[in-house]
Amino acid sequence: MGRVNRSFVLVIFIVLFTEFCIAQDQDIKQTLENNGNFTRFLQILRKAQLDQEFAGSRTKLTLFAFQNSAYDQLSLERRRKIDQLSQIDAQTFIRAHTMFKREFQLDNINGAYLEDKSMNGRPLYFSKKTESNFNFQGTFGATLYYVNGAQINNHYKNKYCRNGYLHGLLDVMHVPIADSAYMYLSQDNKDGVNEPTRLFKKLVDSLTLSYYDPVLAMQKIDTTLTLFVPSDKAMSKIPSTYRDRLEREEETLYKVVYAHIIPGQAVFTEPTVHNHGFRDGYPAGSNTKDNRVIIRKPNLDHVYVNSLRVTAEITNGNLTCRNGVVHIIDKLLGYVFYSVREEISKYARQFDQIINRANPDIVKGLTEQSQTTVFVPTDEAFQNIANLPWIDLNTMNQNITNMN
Ligand SMILES: *[C@@H]1O[C@H](CO)[C@@H](O)[C@H](O)[C@H]1NC(C)=O
Ligand SMILES: *[C@@H]1O[C@H](CO)[C@@H](O)[C@H](O)[C@H]1NC(C)=O
Ligand SMILES: CC(=O)N[C@H]1CO[C@H](CO)[C@@H](O)[C@@H]1O
Repeated sequence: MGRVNRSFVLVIFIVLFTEFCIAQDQDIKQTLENNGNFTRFLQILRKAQLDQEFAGSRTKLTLFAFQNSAYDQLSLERRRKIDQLSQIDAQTFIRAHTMFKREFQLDNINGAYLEDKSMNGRPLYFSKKTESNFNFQGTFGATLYYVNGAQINNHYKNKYCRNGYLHGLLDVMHVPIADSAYMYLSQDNKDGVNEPTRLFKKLVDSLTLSYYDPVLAMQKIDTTLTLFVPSDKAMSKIPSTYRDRLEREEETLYKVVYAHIIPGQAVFTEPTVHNHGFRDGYPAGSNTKDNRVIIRKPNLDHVYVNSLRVTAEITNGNLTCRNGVVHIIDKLLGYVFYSVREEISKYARQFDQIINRANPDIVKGLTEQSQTTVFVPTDEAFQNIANLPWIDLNTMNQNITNMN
């Protein structure tokens, strides 16, 4: 019996050893081909015709390759963009995913954040997040790694190949543009994301020399920032009179633009935990309170950002550029342009009608810019109380009149 057991162990050992040798014997391209989960990425690799760099073992490389499942999650527009890459663009794509003459393992990321460069000089921003909850698999405190906001597959990382290391990606990362965040503003299509942001650029450009430093921060390519950018669609929701007014009020505009900037770091949506706050770009002063830019993730599907009293949704995030990352949002941060009264009439018509019947002084108070905070019952709330027999909405206005 002992003998059988021993030969069994030996056989297992030989099998494992052989597997190990085979794995080592393959270069990165062969490893991708034999796995089967990387056919979409391989199409780009073949189109790029970078066989010099990618076959054989002479040059050591580290490659980040997205898996087919990541491609399948993309919008039609982004898939089409990937399918139609020219050879030159395919080369740019592959090189942006490659560290040249480098053997990079994820253990090299010591802190929570690390900046590095790909072989064509595009940034690679690494972040690390430790899960603090049990999930369905029961794993506790698993460490997750991200590159340019794309999650690295924990079950397919640090793959040792003859010519370097391979890491599988669960998301397709945006190829960083070679230009600054500022230059990104005037590109209508941002890596397969059709989101013109020219109105925000126009706003930013109206800052004159003495208020120019947020614009310089967007332009400088040797520092890093996170920039939230309202889309043209978001900006055109603001009546043009309010936009024009903001362009003229430089002091306010300066604060508003800085409310859109997290300096010194590329903050991506997935590695950031719910309610994490960052100082905005506005210079710290003795008598000013720091404004915090807070990332909110109340559920799995939506990511929000709150800054200077406004909360916006990130509609297209993680667009990487030479000096950081750009997130497209659906509102201008930091500019409360509607009076309280206008907000009420938009969101709670029933309450609005009651105010219409109220004392003119109250109406005036709500309409003029002031520190008024009103807790507005929504139409739904009114619906609920309207069904209660002892509530008469028509007489409620008398009590509102007595409110002050
Ligand atoms: C693809 O990935 C899954 C896990 O993500 C793995 O179980 C499977 O074996 C992989 N496919 C191939 C062909 O290696
Ligand atoms: C980037 O940001 C968006 C938010 O718009 C999010 O849905 C997406 O999953 C993020 N990740 C990547 C890798 O793009
Ligand atoms: C209609 C209504 O609810 N009226 C109330 C308004 O408030 C006074 C007290 O200030 C009550 O006595 C009324 O019943």
